[in-house]
Amino acid sequence: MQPDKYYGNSYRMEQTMRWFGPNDPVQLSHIRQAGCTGIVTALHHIPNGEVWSIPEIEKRKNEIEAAGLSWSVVESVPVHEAIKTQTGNFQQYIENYQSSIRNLASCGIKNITYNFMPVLDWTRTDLSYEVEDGSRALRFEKAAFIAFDLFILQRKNAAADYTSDEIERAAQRFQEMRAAEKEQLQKNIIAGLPGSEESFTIQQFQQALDAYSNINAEKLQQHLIYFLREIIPVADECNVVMSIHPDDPPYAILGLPRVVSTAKDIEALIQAVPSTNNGLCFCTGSYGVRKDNDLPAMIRQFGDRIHFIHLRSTTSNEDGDFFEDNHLEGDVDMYAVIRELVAVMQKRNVCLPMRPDHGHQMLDDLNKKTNPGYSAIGRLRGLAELRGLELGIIRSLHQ
Ligand code: DNO
Repeated sequence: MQPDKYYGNSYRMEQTMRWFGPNDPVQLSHIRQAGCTGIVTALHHIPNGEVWSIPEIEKRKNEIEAAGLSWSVVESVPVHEAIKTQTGNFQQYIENYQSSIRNLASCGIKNITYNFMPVLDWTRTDLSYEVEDGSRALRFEKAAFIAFDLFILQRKNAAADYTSDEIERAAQRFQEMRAAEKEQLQKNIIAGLPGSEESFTIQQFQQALDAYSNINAEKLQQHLIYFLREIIPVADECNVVMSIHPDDPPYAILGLPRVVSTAKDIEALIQAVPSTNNGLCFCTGSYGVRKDNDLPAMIRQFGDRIHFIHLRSTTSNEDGDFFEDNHLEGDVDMYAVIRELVAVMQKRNVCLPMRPDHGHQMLDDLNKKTNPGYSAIGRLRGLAELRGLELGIIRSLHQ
């Protein structure tokens, strides 16, 4: 291949977007027009825990390829709750998971993302937070979240998890909420955000939390390591990379332990299962919410096992609230992040798949039904900015 006139032989991020399948209001052709070559998707119609069969995988793969795209990453093959709690049929669910890895590999799909967050996947309190320019973003507001925990869910001993100041603010916030807002808040937290695969009523939710009453962070980490010891050898055998997504937000919530939030958490997983197929989905929006996570340093430290990248930025305040900012604004130093990722790719001789993670609801999308965070135009804006930044960095390396 001829080196590019401006960018040399550099490895660049593979541009992808998430697609929720045939029911997604964003079509494959839209994603292609945004400049993507890859699709990130899952077989969302298959219940958690069941094996993904080869015909089902092939069907989805063909649909994507017919649109001139390729299925770059699976996000996610969900991990059944029984595996996280090590109860019931969990060994069977692990075997099913191994079969899904083998089946995906035999169809040539070799990058699988998953998470190990108990009960809830990503969590937000407000899915339509108006930012200054009139576009709408996703937001996590601590006082509203604590109000849900204390006064809607009424979780036993919840108050012990918060300071008196936090409780007071939550009480005040709750008092000011109208019935519709309370209902919306509950729905946002427990009805399942796009891709989370689980949805609960308040009773089911309490039961799901109860399953963790004897599971602390240490135990959950042991369960994750057990799972890794069972699945990574299968990934090794089929040449599959497994990319664990961090906790979002990256700390314990609702009394549930969380074990994939910091560099230290990752170190423990690597120490237990060193294969580089035991890898990371490096999500800057999730890790970036913690001030003690130094993102460029984490990329340097874990560069050999980052297999998938989510690029997003948040802005936090001193109360611990955060909203999803424009991709090049907010608390994440996106220039420094991409510079490190470019270095990782040149070192490893790979093009890592990246998706602009979320985006604001804006322009025409404000009047359309969109999946929260996954509208076309907001993600297109994010992608356009991110690829421009990446090309600027690469070009400057070839001056
Ligand atoms: C949210 C997503 C997460 C992610 C899973 C990975 O937008 O980043 O739902 O897909 O946690 O398993």
